[in-house]
Amino acid sequence: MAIRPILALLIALLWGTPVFAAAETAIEVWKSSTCSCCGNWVKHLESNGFAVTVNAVEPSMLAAIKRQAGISETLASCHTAKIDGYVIEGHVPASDIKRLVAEHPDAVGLTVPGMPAGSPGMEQGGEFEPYDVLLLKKDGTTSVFAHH
Ligand SMILES: [Cu+2]
Repeated sequence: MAIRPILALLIALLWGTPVFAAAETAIEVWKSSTCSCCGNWVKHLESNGFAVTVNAVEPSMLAAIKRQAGISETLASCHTAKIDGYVIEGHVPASDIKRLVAEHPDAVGLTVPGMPAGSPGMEQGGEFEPYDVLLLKKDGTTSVFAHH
């Protein structure tokens, strides 16, 4: 009689096993060592199944990484990450990163410019500032990937 719930649990565990973890959830993050909202975003990724490698770097180094990644000042935020050949700038929700990797568009990556209150890692009580996740294309233009 208790077989069904056990089976369901087993299936859930199997699905949860990181069989596909290697490429699709390995994400590398660059941030300054003193950035606490960056750290909170890393926690958000980890609790959503990402394997995060964090590099704490000097601000000048971080600026160089953004420049090299094609992130202009108007598109920039506090931290920069790379996953599966894409650049992830700022407080992009884990669900949008998963969608990006799954849909695999021909693009540079995603950015949430600035640091909108209420985005993952930017929780400030109940404050919520609506924001767009932008898809940065290879020609430097952007389009709205998701609205939150
Ligand atoms: Cu931040």
